[in-house]
Amino acid sequence: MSHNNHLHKLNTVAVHLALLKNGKALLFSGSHERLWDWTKGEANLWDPKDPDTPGDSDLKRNLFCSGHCFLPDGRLLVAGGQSTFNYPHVIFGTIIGILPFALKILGKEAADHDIHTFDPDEPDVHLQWKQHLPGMSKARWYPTCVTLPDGNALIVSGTWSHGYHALFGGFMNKDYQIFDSSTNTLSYPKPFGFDKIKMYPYLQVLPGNTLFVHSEKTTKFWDISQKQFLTGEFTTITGGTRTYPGMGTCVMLPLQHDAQTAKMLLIGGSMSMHPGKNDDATNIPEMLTVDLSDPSDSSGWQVKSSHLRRFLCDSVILPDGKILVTNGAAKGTADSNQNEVLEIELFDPENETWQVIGKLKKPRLYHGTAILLPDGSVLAAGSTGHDFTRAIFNPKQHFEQEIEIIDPPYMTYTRPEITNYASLMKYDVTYEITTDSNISKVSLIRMSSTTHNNNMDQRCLFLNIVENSGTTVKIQSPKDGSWAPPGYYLLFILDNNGIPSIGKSVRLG
Ligand SMILES: [Cu+2]
Repeated sequence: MSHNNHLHKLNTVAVHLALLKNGKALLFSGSHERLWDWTKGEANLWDPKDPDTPGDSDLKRNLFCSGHCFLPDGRLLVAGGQSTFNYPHVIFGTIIGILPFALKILGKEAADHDIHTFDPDEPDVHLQWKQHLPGMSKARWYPTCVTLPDGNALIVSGTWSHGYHALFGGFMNKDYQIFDSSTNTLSYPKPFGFDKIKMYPYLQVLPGNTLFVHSEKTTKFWDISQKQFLTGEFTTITGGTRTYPGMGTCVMLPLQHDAQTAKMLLIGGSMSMHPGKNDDATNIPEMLTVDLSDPSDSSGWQVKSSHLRRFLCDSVILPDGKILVTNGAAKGTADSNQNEVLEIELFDPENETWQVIGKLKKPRLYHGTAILLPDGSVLAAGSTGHDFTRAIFNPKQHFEQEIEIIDPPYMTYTRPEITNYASLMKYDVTYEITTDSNISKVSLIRMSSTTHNNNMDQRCLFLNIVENSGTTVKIQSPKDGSWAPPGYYLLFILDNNGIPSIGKSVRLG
């Protein structure tokens, strides 16, 4: 049981959370005292080796409610940010196009069309965050990003008119743009082709070069090389929304090296398509087994055994392939949620069962986050409480600045150790790993970034063991970028009891 969660006090609300290649966590949001102020942002670096010292990071823009993913060199790409505040005259000004122009002149421009990168290699704290101009052609608030097999980043969705996102179809940005990671420039916007897309859809690159796209209750597949959707779509059985503002979480279960299928799992969400304060969250997960040779020929969503009723929850793939689920509430909608869920659950993909392994010390409601750390523990953070409109009048009481470390059950066992490995890996090459114990499995987990219960990087592969002689194993690296997009990963070994090592940083591709 993980009953010994540790708390650490920082001075940033981790609405956005990422594990950097140097092993530190990057946290960012708007100002924790004035989170709604579209001109003020803040960021923090947290070092697990020095857990009680808040770090420093100089973020001047308010990147609250942006989307992000990692580039091949370990920089974090951040698209969008806070939109202008929700007053009717502000919204009207935005719609007729005067306001952005006026704000630009006044130096009060919103960040919702911005493109930033955070560079962990940059020693000068004032230069780590970099804004890339010109920004996106049309603003995006609540967009999703994903690293493509070639290492460039696809940016989709988000609304271009903050306050009216619940009206008139939400003013969705229906174009995609691609950020080129070597030239730091954006492609021209082109129609993405998903007319019903809403905010913060789930995106996942699948082996074979297609993209899984899920919004509300609808799933479609996008051909990455043709840049168009395959025919056909899938609808969840339970029918309520799985994305904002009734979002649960979506995870691709760990891929086997020779997989013919990929299993996408939706956990949590709302029973309603348009959730309100009193609508129940769901307790029914659904799984889509994707036929990788022809995703449009997949058999459709299937109901799986139930978990605790929850939404606003996060999923974290553990080094042993199990899925840890934490955070959230049992009722309501994003900005007006009720009945916190403190229980931490574990899903075992092998027998498809759920188990409660512990409880959070702090509720993690809307704007909560969770990611895997290199030592195999889970960092849970963030939260703006039950009701954002109430929280802005007393931010200190509602905006959670303490972060929490969850220890999965394996943390109490003696861990196997990686003694030698390749820290640079190309695709489809054999590498040797030496260890102090006999090995049963080798997993590779992408260092990830998450916000709004949408981890835009997370994926795990079990690598092919081509030779195993006790403490030396030969493994085959992932076949290509569609199996594992280029970037930084954590390499883990599992001993014969399934206990994982501490993760080692590997640059792939
Ligand atoms: Cu938000």
